[in-house]
Amino acid sequence: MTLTTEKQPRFHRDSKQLEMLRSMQTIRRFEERASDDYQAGAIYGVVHCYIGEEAVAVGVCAALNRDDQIISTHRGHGHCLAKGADLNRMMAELYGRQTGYCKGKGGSMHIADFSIGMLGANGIVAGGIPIVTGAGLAAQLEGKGRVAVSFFGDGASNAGPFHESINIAATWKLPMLYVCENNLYSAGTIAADTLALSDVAARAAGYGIPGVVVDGNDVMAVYEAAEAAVSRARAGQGPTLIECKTYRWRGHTERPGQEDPRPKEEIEEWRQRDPINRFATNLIDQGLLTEDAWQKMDAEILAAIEDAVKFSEESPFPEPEAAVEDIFAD
Ligand SMILES: Cc1ncc(C[n+]2csc(CCOP(=O)(O)OP(=O)(O)O)c2C)c(N)n1
Ligand SMILES: [Mg+2]
Repeated sequence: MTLTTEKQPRFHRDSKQLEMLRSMQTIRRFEERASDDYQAGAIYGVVHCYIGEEAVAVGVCAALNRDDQIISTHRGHGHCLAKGADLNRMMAELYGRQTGYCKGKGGSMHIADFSIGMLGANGIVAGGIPIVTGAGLAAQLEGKGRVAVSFFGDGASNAGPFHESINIAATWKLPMLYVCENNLYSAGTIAADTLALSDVAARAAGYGIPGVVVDGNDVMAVYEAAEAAVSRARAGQGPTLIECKTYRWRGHTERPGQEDPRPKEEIEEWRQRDPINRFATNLIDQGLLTEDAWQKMDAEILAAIEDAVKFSEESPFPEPEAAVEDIFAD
């Protein structure tokens, strides 16, 4: 599927926008449920929510083909779902069940599905960037026009692997997108306390590649920036750094009692810029969606999530012996 906006008949473009809205709302509802179930003790480990940032994953993944590859971060549910991961297997993984993506042994931060080009979430900040740069090199060597995409945070952009990867990708003109989700904080650290520039995208100049700043709460703006970068990458012109300015609504993780340095007014201000409400309102204004159809879509999403929870609850936990299976060291 080629998704170039101008080349698409209007019908396709309209249905594509509705699918993008559905994808964003699926991420939101999935995480609301995951958060509730985490607080209730049904989900183990750590859960980092992406709520508020949905437009980034969906805008970028809408510009990709199924066999293009992405890598995610510790905040990975949005990237997985936007690339087409299965709701049941994702929820079952959070629930620690055998039917989950990692047979219930990985949890929220380790979901991968190679069949849809999702190379994995990663608990190591900036750890995914060199891995997916390797996938970009593989795509270039294969010569089939695939691209590879790295999602990472503003905090990760201060780490060595970001700079090393982007340098080699720029030099070898790898077919890559580096997508920085600048949500203004890395855990409890204010981005401005560790970043001398106001835009991470400005760092692209140091590697001789384009750097673009996008409103990360405007899904179509993200989509268009991603499309341009994908075309460039497929044409052999190398990587682009796209910085999406966005914000997470929830605390750094779902663990209760965490300190959050963010002013309440700032959180409220960003909630007013809700990427989902904004997009739905826009589609209603354009006559592509009605209030009724929007409510129906939401009800269908909630029902699918309810099914995923039921599927998870009915699935068995891994047997103790499974702890020593699927490992690659003696
Ligand atoms: C190498 C490494 N250092 C520190 C941590 C602890 N840690 C987990 S998430 C995080 C903040 C990451 O911030 P950012 O890259 O901006 O992503 P965000 O959480 O804002 O999405 C930190 C420091 C880690 N997981 N890995
Ligand atoms: Mg951040």
